[in-house]
Amino acid sequence: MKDVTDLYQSYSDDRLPPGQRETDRFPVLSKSGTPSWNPSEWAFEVWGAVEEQFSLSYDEFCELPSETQLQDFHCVTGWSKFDCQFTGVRFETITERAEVADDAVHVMFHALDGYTTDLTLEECMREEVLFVYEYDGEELPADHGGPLRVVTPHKYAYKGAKWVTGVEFLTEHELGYWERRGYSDTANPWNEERYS
Ligand SMILES: Nc1nc2c(c(=O)[nH]1)N[C@H]1C(S)=C(S)[C@@H](COP(=O)(O)O)O[C@H]1N2
Ligand SMILES: [Mo]
Repeated sequence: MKDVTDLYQSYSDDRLPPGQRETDRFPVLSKSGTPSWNPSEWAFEVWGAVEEQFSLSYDEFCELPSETQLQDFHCVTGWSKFDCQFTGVRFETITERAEVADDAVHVMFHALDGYTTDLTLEECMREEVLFVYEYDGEELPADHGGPLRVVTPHKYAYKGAKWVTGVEFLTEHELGYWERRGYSDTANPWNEERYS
């Protein structure tokens, strides 16, 4: 398993970001409850500034090369959970298949509950950005974003869409759900970038 819990070292001497409290629990935070999904209709879609737009079923998604990482998780409301074991597919794997256009600069993630969040393409290419379908060796619980969610351990966790079904490559920056409502677009926990 790859341990990426040391990524804080490029931002700070402290693993726990300022103003955060460590918790052993894994709280659930959702804007509007847990959406249901139909495994026979569920599809993961990739579109926008790409040469090859494509769509995968859940089984097809799980056949992509995967890896397991040990990561920390920081929620902007003030809790952090250390040493989460996440299994999934690296963002970069998706870009290889999509043949991303040269002028793509941002990425919008779309989810079953209508949630969106935007990251720069460069930040998505970091090895820690995963599409996760297993947590601690078990199927990802629905409350935590199952069947598929994104994790972004270098950002506050609102940058990781639960119930993700789509990745849209953008040639211009756009704002996601929380970013339009006053939360930071850059969201670096060690700089305490909570609000915009
Ligand atoms: N689709 C979707 N993704 C989401 C959210 C949401 O409401 N909907 N909440 C975000 C927030 S604010 C946080 S802290 C994490 C919470 O993940 P958890 O419920 O697994 O702890 O998911 C993020 N991703
Ligand atoms: Mo959050």
